[in-house]
Amino acid sequence: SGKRLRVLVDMDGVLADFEGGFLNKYRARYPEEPYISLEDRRGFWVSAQYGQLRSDLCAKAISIWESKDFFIDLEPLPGGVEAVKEMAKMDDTDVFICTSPIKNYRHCPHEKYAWVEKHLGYDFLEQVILTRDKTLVTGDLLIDDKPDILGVEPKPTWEHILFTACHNKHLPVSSSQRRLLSWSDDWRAILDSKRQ
Ligand code: BVP
Repeated sequence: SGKRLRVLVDMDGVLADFEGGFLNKYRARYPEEPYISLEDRRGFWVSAQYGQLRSDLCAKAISIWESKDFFIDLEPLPGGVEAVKEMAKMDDTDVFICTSPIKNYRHCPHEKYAWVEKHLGYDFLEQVILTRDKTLVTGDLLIDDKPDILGVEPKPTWEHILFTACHNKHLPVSSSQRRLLSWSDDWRAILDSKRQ
């Protein structure tokens, strides 16, 4: 019985299927254009890889997640919503959803809150943190699919657990970095390892 455990959980690529939602809507909107299968995805930035494929495809990719209903329509990734609900019920555990909105704010911030209400319930809106700099948020764990989480704070308080995604699964994990392969992986053991 020490202090409470604070877990920060990313949204896109961890709870919500950003990559699958992107590819489906991109192919529907641009059926004649080339695309990158999830198997061939490399690098966190979808826009960068599409720009490498053909320079004009960068803007076409961006047009997808800047469109109305992109973020609200994202499907939950398997087991994520259930895991977060279970975590939130655990003794001495605080769970926050920590997510970076895109800078085009027309739809994204609104739809991120709406997604949390739809899948986790109204009361879970209390747990939402929208920030472009996750290093400023204190916590024990940050479960996130982005390999490099940087910001103005050089020594964030959290341990970053790399959540496996199509774009990061081939990356060698640095010796110090732990992974969560999916929500079927042992996330409870990772939480327990941080308890006092
Ligand atoms: O809001 C998401 C989508 C956006 O960046 C945010 C990542 O948030 P976190 O998962 O780090 O919380 N996004 C933007 C681009 C390109 C912009 Br230009 C991209 O390629 N991929 C991506 O996820």
